[in-house]
Amino acid sequence: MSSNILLLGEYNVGKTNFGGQLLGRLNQEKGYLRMVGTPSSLSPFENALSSLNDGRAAQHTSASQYSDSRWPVADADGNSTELIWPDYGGEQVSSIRDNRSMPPEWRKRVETADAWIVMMRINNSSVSDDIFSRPLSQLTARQDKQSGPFRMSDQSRLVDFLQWLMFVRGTGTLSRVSTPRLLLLLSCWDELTAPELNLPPLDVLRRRMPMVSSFVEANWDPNYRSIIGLSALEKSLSEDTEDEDYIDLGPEHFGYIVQEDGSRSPDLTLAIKPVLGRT
Ligand SMILES: Nc1nc2c(ncn2[C@@H]2O[C@H](COP(=O)(O)OP(=O)(O)OP(=O)(O)O)[C@@H](O)[C@H]2O)c(=O)[nH]1
Ligand SMILES: [Mg+2]
Repeated sequence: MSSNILLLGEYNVGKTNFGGQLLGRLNQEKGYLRMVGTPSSLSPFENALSSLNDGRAAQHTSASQYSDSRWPVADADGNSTELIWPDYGGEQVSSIRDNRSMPPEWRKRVETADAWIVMMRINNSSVSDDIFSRPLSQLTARQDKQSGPFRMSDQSRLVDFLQWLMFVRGTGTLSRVSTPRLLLLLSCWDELTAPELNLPPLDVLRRRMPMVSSFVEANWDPNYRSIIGLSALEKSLSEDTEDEDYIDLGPEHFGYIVQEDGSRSPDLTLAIKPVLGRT
């Protein structure tokens, strides 16, 4: 059995650093999932992990690169699967969206993946002010100052993109979607404001991107969608300056996920449990 994952994330959302941390955790064999064979084509994630071991963040992935890594993994009950985990330059997703044109290889991925993981850097998204949050007089004054071209909000861009993916996949809209499974991964959780840090991920999504949460709640079968918080690094790292704590304690000491009930776990492999269909 194999689980082919379509990971969708734009530039700088944390795909490569998460992949590196996940690889480290799988190899450590202390979490929910562990590596049970010899994985293939590990280079992007091995490089990421070795940067983290040196206390530096993994480097930006070049825009043209796309590679799939195959990880034979098993859970504690002995259920095994081959996880096909990609790494690529996030500009590819941005250009698909902006040019409204999907190359054939991406179309195939959208059509055949067992699960879609949408990764977004949640602290970078927030709802812009409207008449419900500010008096009209303030809004018009602000609008006069911002005389740039019209730009879709982050959340409408994401809903638009999901609708497009659903169309390509042919999911239909008469009943709620169960194939593919959907995981919204709210990345760089540690960047959120203090009051938000302890909220369940769905609540944070409802605050930051209410249109996205409504869309996903309305369209996906609740048993086949999950919303999870992720802090793969637990703090910001730089590509050039070494972080002493990372060097002393090792990257395996850092990172956590926030589960749907708001509880934290340092076991990053739990983040992919929902897309494997295990409850
Ligand atoms: N604070 C914080 N920063 C993070 C975390 N994960 C990644 N980052 C930072 O986010 C930046 C981008 O991370 P990458 O993993 O390179 O992102 P990417 O999605 O692979 O980006 P591209 O390769 O450009 O598509 C890096 O500078 C990291 O330091 C996290 O959990 N917390
Ligand atoms: Mg990358």
